[in-house]
Amino acid sequence: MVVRIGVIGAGMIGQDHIRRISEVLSGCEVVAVTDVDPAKAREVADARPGITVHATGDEVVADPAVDAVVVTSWGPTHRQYVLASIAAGKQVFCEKPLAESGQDCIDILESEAATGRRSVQVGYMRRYDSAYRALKAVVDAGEIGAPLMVHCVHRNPSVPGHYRKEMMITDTAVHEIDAMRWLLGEEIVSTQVLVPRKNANGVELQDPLILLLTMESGAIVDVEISVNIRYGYDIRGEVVGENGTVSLGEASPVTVRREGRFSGHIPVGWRERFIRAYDTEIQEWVDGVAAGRPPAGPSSWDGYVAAVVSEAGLEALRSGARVDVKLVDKPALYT
Ligand code: NAI
Ligand code: ISE
Repeated sequence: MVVRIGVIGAGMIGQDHIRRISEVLSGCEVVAVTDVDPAKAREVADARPGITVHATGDEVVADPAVDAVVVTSWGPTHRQYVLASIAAGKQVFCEKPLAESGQDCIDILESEAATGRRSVQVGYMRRYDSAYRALKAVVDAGEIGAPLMVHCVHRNPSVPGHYRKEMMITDTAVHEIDAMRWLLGEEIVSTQVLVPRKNANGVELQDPLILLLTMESGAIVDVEISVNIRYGYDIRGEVVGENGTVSLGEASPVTVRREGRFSGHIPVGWRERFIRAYDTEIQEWVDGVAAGRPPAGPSSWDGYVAAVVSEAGLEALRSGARVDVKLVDKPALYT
């Protein structure tokens, strides 16, 4: 079966997913697209035969030629299209965040749970990255003993004009929020935010930030979030265990040594750094849809937890205090 996909939002990552679905992955094709900027949707359709342009995301979901939906529009619009896809009985891959608030995510949890079956996957692609998987394998094997601390760095060279100060946590650090729960296999119980000297490259933002996450076990995660650091897209992680440490390797495939110096390559952005992770993530999702299996990747529950921890992080940023994370009971569908 070829999975026929409708895409809502033809911006940066929407176009990148359309490229990979059309040119890289197997067993899938894009048959419908929409964007609030109709010229963008038209441009995508004109470049690839067989894609219908719809006026709205709801029309994409309702299109009988669409088997499954990919949501890559702006975060505040995700809830509406995820709920519509659940109601239409179609599997939906939703880019992060699942929704804007914990309460909005609860609406999705309830709607999905009422169908008795998982049908939503959220785009936390780091779980599919080979370096993150290798890091987790070392931790899970107990090679370094119990994890005590994790040091994370999330640096972007720049961010788009519509990027607001809250997005340092809700859009950027949210990847570490999900990745740390997955890596350590436990929930986050509280957050705290430290505010260093401000980077003059990002005048309208409080950039950088340090987000501190305390895990159920007492392990502490620190995340440096820098979004205007110019030199490249740099993602780092080091787990400190009782008997050793394990770190993500350098992203550069080679190191050059010449004339008394050594150098390597730093990715220019997320598309380059995580290109294979996105490929694996969407291919596994497509394979599941084709087989009629519920998605195995990050669930609505994971999207909900990320939203609640992000909210706690924002409150910690505002108040300067340590803020507890309060989750609802986990519905049976996600255990
Ligand atoms: P973008 O601004 O480049 O693209 C979003 C597109 O959605 C725009 O073309 C916009 O016109 C369109 N749009 C907005 N509301 C719409 C609606 N109601 N219906 C149809 N189209 C609509 O933004 P970008 O960077 O592509 O991000 C999109 C989403 O993907 C965000 O939620 C972002 O957090 C997520 N993302 C995830 C990444 C990851 O690493 N997993 C990387 C980049 C983005
Ligand atoms: C973007 O939306 C992403 O999800 C990228 O992975 C992240 O590095 C970036 O900071 C976000 O703005």
